[in-house]
Amino acid sequence: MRFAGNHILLFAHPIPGVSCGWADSNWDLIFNEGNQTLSAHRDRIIQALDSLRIELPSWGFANTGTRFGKFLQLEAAATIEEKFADAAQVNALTGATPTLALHVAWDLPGDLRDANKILDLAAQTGVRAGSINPNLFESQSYKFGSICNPDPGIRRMAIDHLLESVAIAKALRSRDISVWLADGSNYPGTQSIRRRIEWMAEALAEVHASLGDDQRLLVEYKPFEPAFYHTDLADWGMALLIARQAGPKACVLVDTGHHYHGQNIEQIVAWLLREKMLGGFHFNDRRYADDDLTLGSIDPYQVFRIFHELLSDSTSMATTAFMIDQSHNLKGKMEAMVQTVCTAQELFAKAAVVDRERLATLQDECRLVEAEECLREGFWFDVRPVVQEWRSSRGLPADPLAALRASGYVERIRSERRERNVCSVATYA
Ligand SMILES: [Mn+2]
Repeated sequence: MRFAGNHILLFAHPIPGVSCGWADSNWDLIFNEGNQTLSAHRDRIIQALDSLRIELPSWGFANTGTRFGKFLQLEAAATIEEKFADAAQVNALTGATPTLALHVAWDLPGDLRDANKILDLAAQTGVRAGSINPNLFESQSYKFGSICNPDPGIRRMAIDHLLESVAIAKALRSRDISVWLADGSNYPGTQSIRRRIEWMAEALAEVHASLGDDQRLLVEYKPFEPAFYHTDLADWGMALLIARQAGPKACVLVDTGHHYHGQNIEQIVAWLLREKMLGGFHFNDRRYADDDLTLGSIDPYQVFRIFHELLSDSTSMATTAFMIDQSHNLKGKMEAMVQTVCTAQELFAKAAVVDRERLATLQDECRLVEAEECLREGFWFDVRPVVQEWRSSRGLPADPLAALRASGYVERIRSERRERNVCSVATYA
């Protein structure tokens, strides 16, 4: 007999002195089994939380907006120093975010010349440089594409930027270079889909050849936007094939918001794990398209199912990078970032609760409802008390959001940054 959660246990034990027709030993048996189950849940959760490290995006602390309006936040970070400071604050509150993803164009405008400054900031804040994100979408030259552009000169410019990004990553001792292409076309017949594949393959092979021994090229896909007819790297199949062709250090990056409605993302994850091609995630949620909403805010069960697939593969944690890719236009950026990390931890902890050994038996015996309930037990288990216990035991605030509010950090940066932000013009990031 199994219990769905600790709440049921409160009622499972008899009220002293009240006879219910059962021998006390029966109740003790149930109670002890329930305790063992809870203890196993707790152990799995603690272990899972110790293993989960999440990368913050530098652009998530900056003023960003929609295509229609940009609502400035007075506390937003504008400089790389401020982005590192904000990331360090999130790390101090959550203990789970030791790295900061950097965007070459926005964070290292001097390219390689800025690397030393980043290393100094890392030493000062205790937050290391994480994945390096090239920018292949903002230059006017990229109107018709970057590495898929029909103009060989523009392709060269894009490849050189990617090579520079690899060099920056080497200087910063960053393992991953994350490539997302905005390349595509808006109308049938206006571009050769086939020739653009070849140009993309050539470019990524050249970039792959420049990678250091421990470096990886993460290839991110997206079905549409900014291109509305065809996107050169539109789905996981294309990303998998092009990464394979680039070389053994290339793998696929799954941005949870970059899928069509109804796609089974955990199945994609299962396939990529099988093929040893899952490089990492960009966490966010979506309701309509690439909405950049908080992870799990719309469909937490899907995130749970993705984590369940990950935890079903014993090697996945060593090779999967967990990164947040969210730009909040309305929510306070610091609060949103802390909330996202906590959400990821809770959903990951829920997935860790699943008794995978028992689930495998139930699946083999086609005991469908029991198998489904075994999975759902994790999802419905209230992990928050154990997550809080884990935080306290690691010297972290039990409630990071409350601690952020109590710290006065946001008020302080708002007053320090107010004057500059009030007269600034926000770019995308
Ligand atoms: Mn992304």
